[in-house]
Amino acid sequence: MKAAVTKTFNVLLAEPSYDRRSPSPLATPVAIGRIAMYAQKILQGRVRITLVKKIEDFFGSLDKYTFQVAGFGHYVWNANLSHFLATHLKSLQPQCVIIFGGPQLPIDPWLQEAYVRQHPQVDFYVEKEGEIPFANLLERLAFHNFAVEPVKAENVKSVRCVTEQGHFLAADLEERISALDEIPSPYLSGIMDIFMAQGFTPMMVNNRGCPFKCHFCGEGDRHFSRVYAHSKERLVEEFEYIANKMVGHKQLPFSDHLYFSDSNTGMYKDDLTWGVQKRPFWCSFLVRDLGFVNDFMIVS
Ligand code: B12
Ligand code: SF4
Repeated sequence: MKAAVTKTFNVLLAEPSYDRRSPSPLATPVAIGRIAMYAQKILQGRVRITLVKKIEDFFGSLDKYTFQVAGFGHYVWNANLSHFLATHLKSLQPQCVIIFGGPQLPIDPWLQEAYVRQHPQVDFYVEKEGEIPFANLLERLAFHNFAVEPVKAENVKSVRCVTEQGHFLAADLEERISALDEIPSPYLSGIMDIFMAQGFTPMMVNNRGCPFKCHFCGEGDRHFSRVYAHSKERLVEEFEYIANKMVGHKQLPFSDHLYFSDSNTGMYKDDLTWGVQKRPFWCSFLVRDLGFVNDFMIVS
């Protein structure tokens, strides 16, 4: 799609999180960080993006800026909160276009349609990988001066929405990004610094996708069956950057932890190698979520 954006406009990207109530680490909002970096690369500085994770920062940003577009990271742990904040934002800034993305959107088409219809405060949902569809939506919205109906009519790939006439639209999925280094690093750019300083545990993305097909899991979908990885050079640079930052935050809880968002961290030999090499600097615990792990790779 050709860029037609001419003026700089304001975008809020939020991955809202409840305040910590239990003794467990909360991760840096790396998904919206990557989406922001990719959008800035494609729109070449014509977009001013504010990233927030804490609820008070969300409210603070609404006092500061009028947003043309707001994107929300929509996960099992913040689904209701995201809807609540999106509704609040619409009540204060009704012109703001709301876009949701993340794994909480149902995958089955009939459940997906019902879900989208139940939440009319959300203008567009993005299914699965968000970087390309979000950047495309920003371009098309800017082209149409942020009017949503003409953009809905364009059927942007991976986008789900309901038109004014009540039609549910679900375009084909966008191709996945196979060369992950095409997404500039949110760590190396410095936009994750504030979140590490606020006490969020850095989350690394080594690779994306999963070769397995567990039925209960969204990543078991054939769409994700190829695993695409970042280059070793990029990962080493990120680990070094994070290690140097985190030694300055030793007073914060969980500052010696490191998260991985990969579906099967440790299954590939290189997954943890670079992080482990940097451990003497700062990291005592490597936190992984799911998947198949080679025994010799379990290090925490
Ligand atoms: C880290 C993690 C955790 C951590 C959370 C740490 C934190 N955030 O503070 C912990 C270990 C606590 C955790 C717990 C749970 N988790 Co968990 N977790 C993950 C994991 C591994 C990574 C999530 C992540 O942040 N990824 C980082 C980003 C970079 O990746 P991404 O999500 O793929 O982002 C892309 C898209 O989602 C989309 N996107 C994301 N945000 C946005 C925003 C916009 C605007 C747009 C357009 C697009 C978009 O575009 C992104 C880039 O392409 C995922 C699996 C996975 N591989 O993604 C599961 C996953 C999110 N967890 C899952 C589940 C089920 C749980 C639990 C309920 C498990 C349980 N039974 O207890 C609990 C819930 C905890 C709670 N409080 O309720 C499911 C969620 C399914 C769903 N419907 O949301 C997932 C998808 C695993 C799976 N495959 O089933 N989890
Ligand atoms: S191995 Fe894990 S990420 Fe992959 S399909 Fe199964 S549960 Fe999902």
